[in-house]
Amino acid sequence: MKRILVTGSVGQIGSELTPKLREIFGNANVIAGVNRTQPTGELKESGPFETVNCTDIKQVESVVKKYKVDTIIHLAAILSAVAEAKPNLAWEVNINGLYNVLEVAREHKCAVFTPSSIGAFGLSTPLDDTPQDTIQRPNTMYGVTKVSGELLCDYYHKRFGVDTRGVRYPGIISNVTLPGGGTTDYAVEIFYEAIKNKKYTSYIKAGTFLDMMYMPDAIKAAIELMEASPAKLEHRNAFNVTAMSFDPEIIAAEIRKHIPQFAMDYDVDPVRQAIAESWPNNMDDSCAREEWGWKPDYELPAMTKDMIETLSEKLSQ
Ligand code: AKB
Repeated sequence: MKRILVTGSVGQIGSELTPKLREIFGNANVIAGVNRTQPTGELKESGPFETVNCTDIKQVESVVKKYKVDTIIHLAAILSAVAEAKPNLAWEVNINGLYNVLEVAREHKCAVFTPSSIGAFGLSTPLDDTPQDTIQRPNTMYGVTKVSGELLCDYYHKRFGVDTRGVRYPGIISNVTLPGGGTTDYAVEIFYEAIKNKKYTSYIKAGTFLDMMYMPDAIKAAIELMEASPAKLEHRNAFNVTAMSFDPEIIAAEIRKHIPQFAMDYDVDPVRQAIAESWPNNMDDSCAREEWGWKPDYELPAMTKDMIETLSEKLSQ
């Protein structure tokens, strides 16, 4: 990676991955692609930014040509809950947007990183220790777009030699930018509410386990996979990666170690609950560990401690 375009750079992952890439590869070499939300603060000041709506192939191509981009980190996407509410938009952004990025990458010889998700699985998948290669019959629009994206990236690699790579992210927990419209968002909201109000109403039922990861590990996964030797990569586009698995009761109990008065009750959202129940309880990420040395730094206790310390400071300002 030398000159990198990040689409969705103001989103949950992009707003932290873009500055990290600028730190490693140089500010001028990392172009923040923005669409409706304009960048602010450090993201805006520290390097170039350009309007890149991935559904407009001409816009993607003109930025790639202007900056002689060699790597596209394609993060612009519609998340699971919004995708269920707006399936047309999810198809347009997650499928047609990805297709445009792959076409530009093929034409201009760029490498591409695209995240897939635990959403690429469904109820007929083995939900415990979900294998790398297994049944994928998701019953959500988000899942349909994620499986199709995995296949499309494999196709562009095999057919055209595009250096496509990606991981199946679990729920990402972070303290800079809120996630927008996912099923796993409760695991972020719970920290804000615990610190601000000492209570949280969960829309996910007790006993519903999902894979999760702290943002520093999500960033590490993207960078390490893109820097890995291609000779070692058998899977390329859809590596299972995880760091922890919990249900609402387990994360609430961990938060109570720091905020003893924290109370939680439930008001279950049937749409997001059904999505969560169709996703793995915990994935087997041994292929990522073997093929490119994946290993997370944060498990539940370390992530919880860091989230509470960092957010308490941020929210007190
Ligand atoms: C979502 O909940 O939609 C995302 C994901 C797991 O892909 N966070």
